[in-house]
This record gives sequence, C-alpha cells and structure tokens, in this order.
Amino acid sequence: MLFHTLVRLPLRAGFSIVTLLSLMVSTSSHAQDYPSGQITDNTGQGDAAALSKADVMIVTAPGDSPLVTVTSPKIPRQPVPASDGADYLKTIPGFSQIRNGGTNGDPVLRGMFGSRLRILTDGAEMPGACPSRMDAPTSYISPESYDLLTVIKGPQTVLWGPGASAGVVRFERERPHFDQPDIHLNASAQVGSNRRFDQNIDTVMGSETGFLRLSGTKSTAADYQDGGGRRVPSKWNKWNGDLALGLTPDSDTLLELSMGKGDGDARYAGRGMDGAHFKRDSIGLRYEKNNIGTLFESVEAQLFYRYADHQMDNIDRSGAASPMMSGCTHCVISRHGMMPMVMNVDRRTVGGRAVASWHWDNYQLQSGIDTQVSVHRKMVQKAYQKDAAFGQTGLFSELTWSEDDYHKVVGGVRADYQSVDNFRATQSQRRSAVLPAGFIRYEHTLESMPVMLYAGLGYTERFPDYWELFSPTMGPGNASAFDGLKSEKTHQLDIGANYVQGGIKGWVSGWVAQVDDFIVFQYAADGSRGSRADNVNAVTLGGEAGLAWSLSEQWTAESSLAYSWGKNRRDGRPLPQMPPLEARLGLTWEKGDWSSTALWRLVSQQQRIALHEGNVVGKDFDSSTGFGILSANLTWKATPDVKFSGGIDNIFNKEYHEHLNLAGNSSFGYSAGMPVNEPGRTWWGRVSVAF
Ligand SMILES: [Cu+2]
Repeated sequence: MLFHTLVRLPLRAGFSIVTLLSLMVSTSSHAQDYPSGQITDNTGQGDAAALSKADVMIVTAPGDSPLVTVTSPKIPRQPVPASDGADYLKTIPGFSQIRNGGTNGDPVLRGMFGSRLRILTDGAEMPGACPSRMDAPTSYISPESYDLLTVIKGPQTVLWGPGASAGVVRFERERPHFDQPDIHLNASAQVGSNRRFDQNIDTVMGSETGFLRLSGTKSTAADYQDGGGRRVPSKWNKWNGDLALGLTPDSDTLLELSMGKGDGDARYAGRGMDGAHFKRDSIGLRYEKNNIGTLFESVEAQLFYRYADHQMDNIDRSGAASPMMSGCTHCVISRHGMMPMVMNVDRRTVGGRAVASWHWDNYQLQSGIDTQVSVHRKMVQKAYQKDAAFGQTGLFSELTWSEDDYHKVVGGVRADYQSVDNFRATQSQRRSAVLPAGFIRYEHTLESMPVMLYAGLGYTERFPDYWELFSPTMGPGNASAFDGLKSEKTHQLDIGANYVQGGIKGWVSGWVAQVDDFIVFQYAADGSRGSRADNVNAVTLGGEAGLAWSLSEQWTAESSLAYSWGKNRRDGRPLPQMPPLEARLGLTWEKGDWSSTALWRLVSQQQRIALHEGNVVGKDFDSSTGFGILSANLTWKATPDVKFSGGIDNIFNKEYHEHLNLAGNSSFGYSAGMPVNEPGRTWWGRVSVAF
C-alpha cells in the first residue's frame, strides 16, 4: 500500500534508482537504515543485473515488517568497500564490529554479541570453528556475491531459527528470472591503500527453464597503517567461489543445487595467533513451489551442508621469524619465550528447513520445521577428534492478520529441542533443553498522516553456544561452563515509527529488554588467561533513528543515530562491551552521471564499562574517547554499464580506535590493555561493470 503510494510520488530528477530502491524498501519496511554515506548508484543500470534483479527482489523481499532493514550487498558503502560480512554490517546503524586485524571482525548488534545474532547465508547457518572466534560466521561471507541483505532486529520473528535475541541477518542469493535465454554479469575490481586489491565476478546465464550462476571473489590487503603511522598487523588474503544450478520448469517452481568453496589467511593484531586457513565448503539443495492454490499458497524446503576447516599458528611471530620475514618492520616481535604453535579445528554443520504458507481472507500463516547438527573437532596428533556435537530441531508458526491497510498484527511461536554432547570429558556428557520463543506485534499506519507505528513484545531463550560452553575456563560457581551455564532468556519490547512525506523521511526504532541469565565472560584482572562464563540478570535499552532530507534537486542530507545501554542488575554495573553513542551525517550531491557523498561519522566516548568483563573475544579494559571521522567518495557513470568510483576514508588521517576492541597482542609489541587502532587515511578506487 505504502509502496504504491510511494511509486506515485513525483520522482526527483537525479534521484538514483538505488536511492529509490532504498526509499521503497524504507517505506515498506518502515525501520530501514537510511544509507548514510552509501555510494548511490545513479546509473539506473550501473549494476544492471543486480539492479534489475534488485528491482524485483527488494520489492518482493519478505521485508514486510517494520523492524526490517533490506539492502543490496552489491552496493558498496562507505567506508572502503567491505572485506567481509561484518565489515558490511558495520555500516548499518546499530551495528558495530570487534576488530581482529584487517578482516574477519565479529559483528555486534545493539551491543549483543555472538549467537545472539543469527547469521544465515541462503537460509543456512555456518558457525565458525575457531574456539576463540577468529572465524566469525561473517568471515566466510563475501557480501558482493549475494543479492540481498536482510536484518530483522530483536526477537520479532520465529521463522529463522532459535535464540536470535538481538536479531537475524540473512545474506541471500535471489532466484533469477529469465523470459528468454540471457546472461547477466556483475564484475568489479578495486584497488586501495595498503595494497588492497579485490576482484569480484558474479554471472548468471539461463533461460525460462533454468539457470547457472557462477561467482568468484578474491581480496587481498597488506598491513594497514593507523593515523599515527604505526603499522597494524592486519594483512589478509581470501577467495570464494560459488556455483548454483537451478531448474525452473515453470515460473512458480524452483529446484536449485548450490556449491561453494573458499579459503584465506589473516594476520591479527589482537590475537596470539594468526589465521592460516579459513577453508569453507558448502552445498545446498533448495526447492520452492509458489501459487499452489488459493488456500495452500506455497512451500519451500532446503537441505544444507557447511564445513569450516580452520588453522591458526604463530609461526610468523615465534622465535623462528624475524621482523623482516613477517613483513612487519615496525612491530616488536618477541623472539623469546614463544613456542611455535599450530592448531587445527573444524566444524561440520548439516541441516534442513521446510516451510509451508497458507493464505485465507486477511490471514497468512507460515509453519515449518528446521533442524541441524553441528559437530566440532580438534586436531590431536594429526587426527581430528570430536569434542562437541550440537543438535537442534524446532517447530514454528507465524501468523499475520491484516485487518485493512492500516492495521496489522503479526505473531509467532516456536519451540526447539536443543542438545549438546561434550566429548572432551573423560566420560562423554550430554545436556539438552526444550526452549520456547514467541512474539506479537501490532503495526498501525495513520490515515491522516504518512506515519507508521509499531510495537512488539518478544520472548526468546538462547541455548549457550559452543564458545560459551567450551571456551571459558570455568562456569558459574565452581561448576564447569558446560555443567553450570544456563540458557539466556530475553523479554523485549520493540517500538518504532516511520515517516515519509515529500522530501523528508524519518524513522526511529527502539527497544527495552530484560535478559535473565545473560551470559557474560569475566577475565582475571592480572590478564592471566583464565576466563569464567557466568549468568547475570541484565537490562538493556536503546535505539536507532534516521532522517533523510532532499534539500534540492541535487543535494540530499542524511543522518542516523544509534545508542545502546546495558546494566548488569546483579552487580549494579554497566553491561560490558556496549558501543557508545554514534551518529552519521551524510551529504550527497548528484548531477547527471556524477554523484558524490561526504560522510562524517561521530562517535562519543564510552565511560560505562565493566572492567575485565566481556564476551569470548572482547573485554572492557578501558573507557574510550570519542572521535569524528570524515570520509568522501565520488562516482562517475561512464556508460550505462560501467561505473567508476573512488573515495578517501579518514581524510584527516586521525589516530583513533573503537571502543569495542581486542587489546593488541603482546607478540606484536602491544602492552596489555593497548587497543588496536583503526586505519589512517585510506584511498580506494573501483570500477564496476554490469549488464
Ligand atoms: Cu583460530
């Protein structure tokens, strides 16, 4: 409804298709991020394949809920185009990232870390293998090889698995539609400071009856320099290759087989070891049937296999390596007391999901089942040994009732049986639980004003994940984490509003939550290696807001704000690892084939810390100071199919660090509690072709 209204709005000259798409999305999803600093593609065909698909896919995306952000991950966003999923998410208000080195950071939404955020690629979960999360799920994701990124904030859906108290992130490849034999190509190459070099290709060929999709990405960078000229150990290499073969006997049926592989290596300033391998194998089988009948509408089913094989070592840093050999001439490398170490771990996750949809009158019902088994192993004397096996099976139902165009109620329930076997103990142990979840949300569009409002109550229980059960030295009390750690229970109220009128668009989304048995990691004050995972009761609240304003035909101003607050009610302390207040101010100029955006990112200080507490990777070790970073980019559409863009991040070469931070590792000469700085001035250039 709103979407149609929007389409009828007079289109401002020079307003790009992408901006328009974002606009449509924002209108249909009501709480989307206004893409401050997004490099708008004003070609209308600049990423033709992506955009023509985007044209369809964003509108038809299941981004119908007001808490949903939908965007195309093919559209680069300032700062410098992302190296992985976490990098990309960081540009969306509410997200932050815990940096390891140059890539493979851990995404955090509203201060919520790890499995509180469920990250899915093509509907499947791929938890990493590293016990210290060197391979966050997003590290296996190259954003440009996906068509659609959807973020659902809060426990406001039950369709995508259990436990996602902070939200669900889905990277998806959409089904291509062909009326006749055709080929679409998206390709880009990018160079940048610190010897960054990326190549991406994504091509789909097909006809009415089927398609073949091939995509490949390669990305590499050397160590970056911070604003003070200090080299930060952070170089990386990675590649990904994927193919999908689809059969589409008619426009309502899809049978698709997909396969992918990838690998990489990454040096980590904030870790005792570097990642030598991040091997990925994935296989998926998907079946979809739509428009089956008037009542029974559609069915979709999928099976997936995801395998992560990870190796880490300190070969570059141990006594054997010299600073020259490691390529890190500014680093102080300990040549003493470091034993060369190599560690291999892997994780195999196999699962499936089936959902059926019914539609009658003003009701839509989606019901289904999902299940997965995930086995973690560790290399011991050249042979892999199983150390943990997770199992989960869930049943879910989500019902939407649209009374008319102005009133809508959405509600859902799910129940999961989850279990874990611990093979590390001398006698294998097992624990299991049945976990409920549910939500109900009311959405109301005012008749008198272009305003949409929503309020939703959600409840979810989250089974402790691999890193919470197996990585800490201890659990609550004197028990082991495996024996003692309880499931986390989140009760959350989500509210928000959206306003679109003429050249002004504004939105706000907020939440308040009571989290019982919130899992927090406590570290020894003296920095010794032990950690304890504990359950505490917590309360969190915060929100995100955005405003976009078309100042004239050529100028658009955008801004966003994000804030998170948390309190540990047991100890009366702040919750650790909460990001500080952050604002983004963007100004975009567009004329003809040219467009330019300036982005000013302002982050406040963070004084609310819980010293030596955090999560499996990060802990609060100091308060942090605020900073402001200015970046800019320029895009030129050379032809309808070819686009050049370039930009400079951190124009003033400011030396700064994020609050969420790993203390730099001593093997690189960092003292304990010394944060890893962000990159200094970084330039990048990019050419993209799409037809
Ligand atoms: Cu590792």
